[in-house]
Amino acid sequence: CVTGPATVIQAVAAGRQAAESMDSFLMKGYIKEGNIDYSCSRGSMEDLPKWEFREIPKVARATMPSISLAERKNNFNEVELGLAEETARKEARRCLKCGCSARFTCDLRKEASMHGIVYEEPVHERPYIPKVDDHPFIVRDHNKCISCGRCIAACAEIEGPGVLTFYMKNGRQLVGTKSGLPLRETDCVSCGQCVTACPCAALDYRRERGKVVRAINNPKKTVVGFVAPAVRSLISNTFGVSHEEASPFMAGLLKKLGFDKVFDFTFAADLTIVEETTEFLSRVQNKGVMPQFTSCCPGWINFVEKRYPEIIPHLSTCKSPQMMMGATVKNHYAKLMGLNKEDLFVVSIVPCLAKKYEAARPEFAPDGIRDVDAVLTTTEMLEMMELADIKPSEIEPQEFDEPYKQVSGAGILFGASGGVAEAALRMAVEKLTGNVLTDHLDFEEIRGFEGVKESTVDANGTKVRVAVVSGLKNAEPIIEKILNGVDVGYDLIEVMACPGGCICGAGHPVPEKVDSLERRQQVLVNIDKVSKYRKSQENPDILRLYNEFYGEPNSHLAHELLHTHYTP
Ligand code: HC1
Ligand code: SF4
Repeated sequence: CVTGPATVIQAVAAGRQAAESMDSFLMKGYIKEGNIDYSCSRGSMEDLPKWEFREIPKVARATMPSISLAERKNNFNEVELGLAEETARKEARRCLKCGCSARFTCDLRKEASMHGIVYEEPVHERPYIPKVDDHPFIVRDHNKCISCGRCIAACAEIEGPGVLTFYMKNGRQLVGTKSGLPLRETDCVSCGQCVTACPCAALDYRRERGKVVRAINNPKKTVVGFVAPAVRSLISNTFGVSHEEASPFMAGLLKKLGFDKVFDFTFAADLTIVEETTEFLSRVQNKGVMPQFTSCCPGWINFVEKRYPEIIPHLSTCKSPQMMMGATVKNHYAKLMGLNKEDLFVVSIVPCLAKKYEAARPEFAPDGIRDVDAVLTTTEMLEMMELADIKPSEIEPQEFDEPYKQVSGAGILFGASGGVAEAALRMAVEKLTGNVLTDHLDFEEIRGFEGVKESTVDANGTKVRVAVVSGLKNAEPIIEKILNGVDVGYDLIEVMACPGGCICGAGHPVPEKVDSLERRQQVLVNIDKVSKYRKSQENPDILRLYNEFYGEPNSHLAHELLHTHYTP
C-alpha cells in the first residue's frame, strides 16, 4: 500500500496544515536497500503523539547512524546526532540507499523519522518494473517511487510545462506522461525540477562523470573545464569559504581532479552581454522585432521551441554563454595553442540539467565535433571529489587560466534571476547615453525570487522597460499577450526556467531551506560588489578577444560562432 507514506510526503509538500487535517497516516513500513516499499495500517492523527519508536531492524541499522528517540524527534538534524559534521553529511547522503547520493538532507528520511515510521522486513516482494529510459538523460525507476506526486507538482506548478501525471498499471500507481508519449516527445524542457523534487531518486539523471574521467586519463586529450557563475554560490555555502575564495577554491578543485585548464564561464556571460545588448540596441534603432527575449536558458529555449514557436522572432539569436564558451575554446583557444579540435575535451560545470540537452544539440557539433563535449552538474563535480577522496583541506586555491581570466561582476550576476537583465542594463544605459556609467550600477528591483519583476530606466530620454521572469509558467501570460498583439510594455524580457534562476537549478544538490537559496543569491551579489570590473563591456580580456579574433560585436565571425537559429 502506498497511501501512507505518499500522504505524509504530499502533506509536507502542501504544508503542515494539510498534515493536521489528514485522517490517515502510515503506521508501519519498511525500507530496503535500493528499493522502497511500504505496508500500512490505518490510524488517526490523535494517535501520533502516543507512538513508541521501536527497535530499528538490521537492514535499516546498517545504513543509518544510531539515534535516540529525542534526537529523532529533533527533526533528524545530522549535527544534533553528535557526529562530526563531515561524517554526518556522508551518512545523511547515504541513508536510504535510494541512489540519490547527492542529497545532503533527505526529506523522506527526515519525515519518516519525525513520524516514527518503523522499518520492517517486507511481507511480500512486488514485481520489478524495468527502468523507463525515454529521455536523453532523465530516468524513471518505478520501483523506488512512493507516489508522492512531487515531480508532477514541480513540473506543473513550479516550472509550468505540466507534462507528468499518475496512471494505474497492474494495480500500481505510476508516474508517466499525460500524453502517454515517451518523455522526449512531450513538452518536457529538460530542466530537471522533477528530479530535484523526487525525495527518493525514483527520478534521476544519467551521469557524465565517466566520460570526463576517461578523457582526463587519456594523455592525448587536453581537458578544459569551465565553471558557471551559480556554481560558486553552492561552493561557498557548502565548504564555508568566503565569496571571495569561492572561485579560487573551484579552480583548485578542478585542477586536483585532473583538468588541464580551468576557465571561468563568467567570461562567456560577459561575451553574451556584449553580443546580446548590441543586438538589442540594433533592434531599438532599426525598429526590429520587440520585445527581445533573452536566450541563455536552454530550458526556456526548449519551452519556446516546443510550445510557443510563434515567438521565435522575439528571441535573441545569441547562443547561451555555455555554447559561446564552447565555440570560443574550440576555435580561438585551439588556434592560439596550436591544438586540434579533436584533442581538446571541453567540459562545462553547471547547476543545470537542460544544459546537458543543449550541449548535445546537433547544431552545436559542427563537422560532428561537439563544442562542449560533456556537461557536469555541480552535484557530479562534488561526487567526483568524493570518489577521488579529495578533502576540502587538500585543495589549493588557484587562479583561473589565461586567456579568459578576467571576468566582471555583471557576468557573475547571471547566476540568479535578474542578473542577465541587470548586466544588459549596465551596458545599454551606457551606450544609449554615451556616458560612462559610474554610479547607479545596481538595479535591485529586478533581483530576488518573485516570478515577475520589472524596471524602467530612463537613459537620456530613451526609456528601457525591462521585465524579469523566472519559472516558465510566469512567462505564459506575457507570451499570450504578445501573440494576441497586445503591447506588453516591455523592451527586454529575461526569462529563466528555474524559479530564482540558475542558483535553483536541478544540477545543484537539493537546498535545505528557502533561506539557503537567499544565501546562494547573496554570494553572487557580494562577488559583484567587490569585483574590479562591474560591467561586461569593460572586461579587458573581452576587449582583447574582439581585437584579436572576433573583430567587433555582431561581426560576421561573431554571428558564425556566437549566434544560432531555433527549430520550431
Ligand atoms: Fe546559468 Fe548561464 S547563468 S544559464 O543559470 O547564462 O547553468 O550559473 O551557466 O550558459 O554564464 C546555468 C548559471 C549559466 C549560461 C551563464
Ligand atoms: Fe538551467 Fe538556469 Fe535555465 Fe534552470 S534557469 S533550466 S538552471 S539555465
